[in-house]
Amino acid sequence: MTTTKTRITELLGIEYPIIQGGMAWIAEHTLASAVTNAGGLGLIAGGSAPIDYLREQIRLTKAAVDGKPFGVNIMLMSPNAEDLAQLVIDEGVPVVTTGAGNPGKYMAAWKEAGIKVIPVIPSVGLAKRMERAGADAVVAEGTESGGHIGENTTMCLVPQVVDALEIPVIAAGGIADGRGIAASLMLGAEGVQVGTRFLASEECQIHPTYKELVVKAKDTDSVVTGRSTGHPCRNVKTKFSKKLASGEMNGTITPDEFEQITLGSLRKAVQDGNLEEGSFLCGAIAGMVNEVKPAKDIIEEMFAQAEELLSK
Ligand code: TUI
Repeated sequence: MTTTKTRITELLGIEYPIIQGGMAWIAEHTLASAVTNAGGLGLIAGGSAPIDYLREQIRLTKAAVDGKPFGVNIMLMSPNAEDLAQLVIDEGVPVVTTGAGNPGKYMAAWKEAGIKVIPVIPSVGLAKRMERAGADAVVAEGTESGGHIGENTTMCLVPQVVDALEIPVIAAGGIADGRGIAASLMLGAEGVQVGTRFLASEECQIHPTYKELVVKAKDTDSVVTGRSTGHPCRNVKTKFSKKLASGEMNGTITPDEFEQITLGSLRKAVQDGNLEEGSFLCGAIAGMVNEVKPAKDIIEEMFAQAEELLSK
């Protein structure tokens, strides 16, 4: 038995306690099945995609993983959330993670269907509510993460959530190598969620320009936009994201204008690699991601490093 067998590997029936971030517009069947087949938990992102597309993604993933577990991330701010909450039941999806809201109203139906439910939370208060509502585990996501973020850092949030809950905690935000895994376990987490490192995986179907931005990013190359709208999002620093962040700060872009300008900007980044109008979401750890590799190699290298550190 290795030191990285935890309640998360047991709960999910996976080899390594790693789940892939449910990155909207990005996490589809190719990446999800690669992560699952490598011994982690791959996720399909619900994002705001049409239900028929997501049904197909679920079926393609199922066909590729030979009975191994995978999950779907439901972005609760999305207009498709209600329908997707039902689709995961109808399609027998084994694991659901949620983001950007409180999944309380779906919890009973998911539990009834035997789905393992893992809400992503940015605070201790929400973590406690999720445990009371019947969550199997939570992802405590620090502000270092890419995309929609809370305020607290991974280092501060994870141990406080661990202290407050009985159910296992998965750390997220700023984890891209074995040191991040070992540190997360030291903080009391029993698993990690990793997004940005998988952007630079061979199976991740984003535009080559997006991958290049991540691989070339250095430590100071992420920026948070959307603070003025109440939906802060961490992105790769580009001319576009810098202009948005400074416009919000000095008041030359109103929250309404911000919403208009960024409408469709995730798709423009992921599918078109559009540097003028795209939002290239990434975590603050992008500076440490320097090479595109198969997801299997990423996972095996991360855990080999973590095991070595933990055995010292
Ligand atoms: O959800 C994420 N990350 C995301 S979602 C996304 S797509 C998007 N599109 C447009 C605007 C905003 C996002 C890109 N990245 N991570 C999980 C996460 N959940 N981070 C923060 C939260 C969160 C926030 C508030 C979870 C619960 C919550 O609850 C509020 C309440 O209802 O009590």
